[in-house]
Amino acid sequence: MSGAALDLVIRNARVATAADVFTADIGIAGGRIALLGGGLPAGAAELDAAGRTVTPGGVDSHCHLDQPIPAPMRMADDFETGTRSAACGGTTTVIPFAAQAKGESLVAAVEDYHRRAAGRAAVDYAFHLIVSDPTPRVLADELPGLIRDGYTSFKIYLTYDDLKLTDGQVLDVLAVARAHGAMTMVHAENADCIAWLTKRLVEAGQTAPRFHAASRPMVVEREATHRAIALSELVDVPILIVHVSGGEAVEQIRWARDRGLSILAETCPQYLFLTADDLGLDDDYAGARCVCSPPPRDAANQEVIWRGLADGLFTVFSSDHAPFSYDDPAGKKPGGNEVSFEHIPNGIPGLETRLPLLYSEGVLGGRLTVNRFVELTATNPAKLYGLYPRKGTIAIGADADLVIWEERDVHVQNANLHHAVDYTPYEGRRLKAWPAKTISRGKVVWDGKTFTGRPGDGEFIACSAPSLLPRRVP
Ligand code: DUC
Ligand code: ZN
Ligand code: ZN
Repeated sequence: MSGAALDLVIRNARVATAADVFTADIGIAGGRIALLGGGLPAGAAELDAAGRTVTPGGVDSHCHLDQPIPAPMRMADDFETGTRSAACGGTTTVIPFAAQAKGESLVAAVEDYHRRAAGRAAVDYAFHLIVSDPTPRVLADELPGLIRDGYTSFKIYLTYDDLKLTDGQVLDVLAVARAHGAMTMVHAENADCIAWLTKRLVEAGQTAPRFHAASRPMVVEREATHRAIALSELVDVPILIVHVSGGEAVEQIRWARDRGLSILAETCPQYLFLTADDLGLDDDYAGARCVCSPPPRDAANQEVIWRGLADGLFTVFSSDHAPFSYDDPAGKKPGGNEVSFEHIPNGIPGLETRLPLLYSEGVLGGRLTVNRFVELTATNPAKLYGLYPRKGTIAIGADADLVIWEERDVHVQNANLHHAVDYTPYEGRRLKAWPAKTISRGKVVWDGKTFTGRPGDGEFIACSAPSLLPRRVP
């Protein structure tokens, strides 16, 4: 060390990165990791991590916070409550979406989103874009300019009337991604099939929340996944299929990878820990709590997702946190009413529970190595979206974003979570671990009992070019 004083030293940590597990002290100065090794000099503050695994702070590369949506709906979490919740569950970087409304400017959406985040975020953040209206001006000027300015990834939709693109528009957007080195995330569900099924269900009086799953069966996702792969092949540019829910979509992605196509994939906790039964076995409206798209499937599909996480098919594991309270006229009961399934806002909360669920059931449950856990939840999202090596790893020079894990019996209860949503889909679930501490740029933001961060301490980070290609899977 060059003599710089250490602000914090974490002693005797079992450090886990995507590549290694080793025991070391972690020396932190100026918010960055300054030293890694044995017998480090004393720091101004010290923590003993003996017997504890320390992983990089999570990077949640798919979450929705304070995203403008049509009234009366409103997201329950803004940047303050969303990033507080993230910190308490071990996530130290979030990448939510600056969403373009049709007819509006993408640049204006980004400016508006900065205003929503400014002074409120407790952990660091970057933005993806949502491109819903790829006009000639957006394609020629706005998108290339924003990519240059550090917004290097965008989501496009094949469904939702206010967001969906035609195949021709998808090709236009992918061509810009190719020309300027950006990453396109694709929401793959077939809009016309969903509309057709929804009309038949509603006409038959089948309007309870559980029919949401019936209106979006696996074939609807399979077809759109295949189409997205074909469009990406035509333009010769990588894409990431987001929130993959089960076997038939996985088959398409494996097929594409076997052909040597650059198709990356993301999945989320709801496809491991929920099934369509959670939307209700009868017509009880309580199932609205688990209405999200694509819908959770069944136990056999959960197994396929676990296999893809273990064998490298999936690149990232994100929450798709889309926060709507249940007993809320701006949430799951629009205008205060129990509505037909197609009017229930899609999405469930998950920022705070993402890492504890996967660490407990994946790592401690023997399904994933701790290295793969780190890769999926921190290193790969950081690489994919141009935040690496500042984020997503434990290395000298990286931001001191860390999670010290405590293995203990945890009873998930919404009352103990820190989002602004009035429920968690995982209420009552028993976990085997939770962060004992979360450290964001060298500061403890979660001490195992309380949120100790501050709104405004999180900084915006402009993204570099995406740097990750799919690897071969067996
Ligand atoms: N589906 C999405 O596509 N986005 C947010 C939440 C959801 O369920
Ligand atoms: Zn989506
Ligand atoms: Zn989403």
